[in-house]
Amino acid sequence: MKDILTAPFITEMRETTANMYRQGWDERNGGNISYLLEEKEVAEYLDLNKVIRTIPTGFDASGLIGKIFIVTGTGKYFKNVDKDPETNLGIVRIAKDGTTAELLWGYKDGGKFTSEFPAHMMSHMARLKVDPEHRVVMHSHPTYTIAMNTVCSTDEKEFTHKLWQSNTECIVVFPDGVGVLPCMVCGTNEIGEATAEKMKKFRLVVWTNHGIYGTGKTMDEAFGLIETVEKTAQIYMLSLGHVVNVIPDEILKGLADLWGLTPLEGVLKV
Ligand code: 2HA
Ligand code: ZN
Repeated sequence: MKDILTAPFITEMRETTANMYRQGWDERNGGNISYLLEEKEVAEYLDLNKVIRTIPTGFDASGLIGKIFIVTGTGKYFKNVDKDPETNLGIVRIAKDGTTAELLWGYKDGGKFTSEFPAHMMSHMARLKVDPEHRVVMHSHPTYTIAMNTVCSTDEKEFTHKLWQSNTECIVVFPDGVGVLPCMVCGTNEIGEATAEKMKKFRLVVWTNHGIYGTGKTMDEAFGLIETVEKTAQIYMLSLGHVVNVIPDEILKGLADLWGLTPLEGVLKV
C-alpha cells in the first residue's frame, strides 16, 4: 500500500485550499470542497474494507451509494489543511443505506465533514446527471462576489448579464451563466436541495450574501470558474457609479459565436 500523503488527490486538496485561503476567499472555517474519487485510485492507498467509523449524513444520498469523496472537515480552516491534512480532511464512502457515510481516512481528531455536506452531495448528484465526468464541488466566500450581492438584484439573468458586460472572458468561461439563490439559512438540507436544483442547469451558483459554488470535472475547472466570477465582481465593484462603457450585447454575441458557445437564454437582447 502506498503512503496516502503522496496521493495526487491529497496534493490537489492541499494546494487548492492553500491557494483559496491566500486569495482571501476562505476566512476562518469559511469554504469547503468535496472531490469524487475513483475507487481504484483510492485502493492504491487505503484498504477499502477498513471503515474507521460511520457518520450519519442526515439526508438521502442514495444516488451516490458506494461513491468515495475526499471532503474538508467541519469547523476546519483552509489555512491549516496543508500542514495537517489528516485532521482537516476526510475520505468517506456513501454506505449501502444511502444515509450513512463510512470514514476511510482522516478527521483524525474525531471530526466530520463540512456542515454543507448536503449541498455538496446533492450538487454532485445533480451535476453527474448532466455530466458523467463531473468530479468537484467547491464552495467559497469571495469578497467582491458577496459585495456584488449587496448592490445587485438576485435575478440570475441580470446578475449573469452584469458579469458578462464587465469582462470579455466571462461569456467564454461561463456561457451557461450563474445561478443565484436568495439569502437562505446555510448548512441545511433545504439550501442543499435549492442548490442542487440550480445545478441541473448551472456549474456556478451564488448564495446571496454568503458566497459561491463552483463545480467541474477537475479542481482547475471549478477554481477557474469561481476565480473568473470573483475577478469580474471586483471590476464591477471598482467601477460602480462611474460606468460609461460596458460590453455591448452585439460583442457578447460575437464572442459566443466565435467560440461556438450557446449563451444562457434570455440574457442578451440581440
Ligand atoms: O463551513 O462555508 O457555508 C463554512 C461555510 C459554511
Ligand atoms: Zn460558506
